[in-house]
Amino acid sequence: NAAAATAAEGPIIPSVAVNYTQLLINGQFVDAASGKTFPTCDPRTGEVIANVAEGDVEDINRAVSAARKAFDNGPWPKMTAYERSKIMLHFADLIEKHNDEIATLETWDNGKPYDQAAKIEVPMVARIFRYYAGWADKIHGLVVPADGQHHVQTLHEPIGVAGQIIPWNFPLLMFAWKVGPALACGNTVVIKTAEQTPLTALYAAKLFHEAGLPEGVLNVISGFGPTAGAALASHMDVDKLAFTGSTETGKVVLELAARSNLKPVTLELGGKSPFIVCEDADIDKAVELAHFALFFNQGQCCCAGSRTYVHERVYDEFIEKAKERAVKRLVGDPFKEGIEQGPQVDSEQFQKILKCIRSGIEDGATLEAGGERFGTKGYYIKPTVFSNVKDEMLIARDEIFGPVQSILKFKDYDEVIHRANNTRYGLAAGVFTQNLETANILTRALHAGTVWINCFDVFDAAIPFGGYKMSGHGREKGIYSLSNYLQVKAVVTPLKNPAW
Ligand code: TXE
Repeated sequence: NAAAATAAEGPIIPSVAVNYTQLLINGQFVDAASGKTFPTCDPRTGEVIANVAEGDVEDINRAVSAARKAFDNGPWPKMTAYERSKIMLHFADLIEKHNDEIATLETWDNGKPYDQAAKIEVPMVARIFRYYAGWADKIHGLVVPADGQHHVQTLHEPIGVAGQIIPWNFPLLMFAWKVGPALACGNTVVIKTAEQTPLTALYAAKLFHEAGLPEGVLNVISGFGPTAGAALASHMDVDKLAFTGSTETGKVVLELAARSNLKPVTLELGGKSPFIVCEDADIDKAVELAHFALFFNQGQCCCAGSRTYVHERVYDEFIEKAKERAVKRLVGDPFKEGIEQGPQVDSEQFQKILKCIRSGIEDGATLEAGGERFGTKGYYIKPTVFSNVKDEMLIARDEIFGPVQSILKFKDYDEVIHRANNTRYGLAAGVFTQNLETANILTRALHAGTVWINCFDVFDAAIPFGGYKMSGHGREKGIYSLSNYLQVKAVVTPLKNPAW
């Protein structure tokens, strides 16, 4: 464990140095044009980990112009797809080699359990890059059987400069979901990381250059949304925008994109995903899965199963067991072995969650467990369970993005389908049943980009992910993500040219 304990008391001190805190533009680490920096903090204590260069409009301009030059005149789009794929594979090897340092930085900056970062997320980053490296030399167009005497083909070309804006809940994994397909298709990238978690993308981008990535192909800007983020979304020379974050900010960036150069936008936004426990479910298993579906990653998942609908026949037993499980959840320093839940990412999220909890109590839901901060330092919150939740309560409507499980009772399937779909979101849904017919009916009826049957949060590089309704536009991962980063050019040639 790279984060071996060096202090007998207080937070474990990570044994990894923070070496990369500047902006990465055109293959070089540079200060922000303004010279400004901002602190990135340890959510376990609120203390500063490092001061990071604060990118703004001028830095976005510099980064976009480097990416443009690399796209128009650099070797990346012109090299063979096989060469591109080899660099991506080499990068994946380096991620694997530095797995523990990266996981340590991720836990330190974000607060997630170290084991989760080291055993699940960082390995998944390597997996995503290998998956897209595999696609790089398999992207090709079609020969189209059009009417008339024409040979018609399509060329699938890279779009150009991709602007990408990512959140803080899975900092390096979101980097991988966005950068992987963009580079596999031969684009160049300017990515703006979340202000809460800038460290791992800088580290990874450094490794990518060690793996042979040409300068200007991948530029990483740390900074804030309304400044650096807005500058990227509204830049006239950015050809495509990909965003993950809140629905509110998604609307803002879509508008900025439309008002500037009408660049195409993919959006992966918020959710309020139903998790439906049917009457035939094995209750112990359902409780465990519903618990995981909500509490994983401190509840900071866009697809969290945050409306647990339980059939009335098993409701009381479910509540008792869900409460027991939440009380047992191990909360503490995410670097300690066996810890299931670390702190929330920052003070803003921490306060927002506590406010949502207060509203649940005021609205008349029954607080079964938790309901307050854990400890006296940092942004820890006790695993919280509400029963008797009604659809119209704020805790059943809005994204809490924290360790707060809202449990609702239902009677029959038509009713639960209607209630599950009665939301502005449509990111994911979970169904827990032993009955194949029930599973099939619910799967087809639910308005969600992913339906997990008797499982949850199964993420694989090949499985597409994205939302219906206000959970977003487009799909990431899998083959579907490639089309976000490709232009299709139709080429028509007469078979018998009258001019000949
Ligand atoms: O999100 P924002 P925040 C939800 C979750 C959370 C809430 C607020 O409910 O409590 O959003 O979190 C950049 N122009 N999700 O404030 O603002 C910002 O710098 C351009 C769900 O962190 O959406 C960051 O890089 N960019 C979500 C990114 O947008 C702007 C994950 C996300 O920040 C910008 C995170 C602007 N005007 C939060 N303003 C998910 N879908 O997984 C901000 N940004």
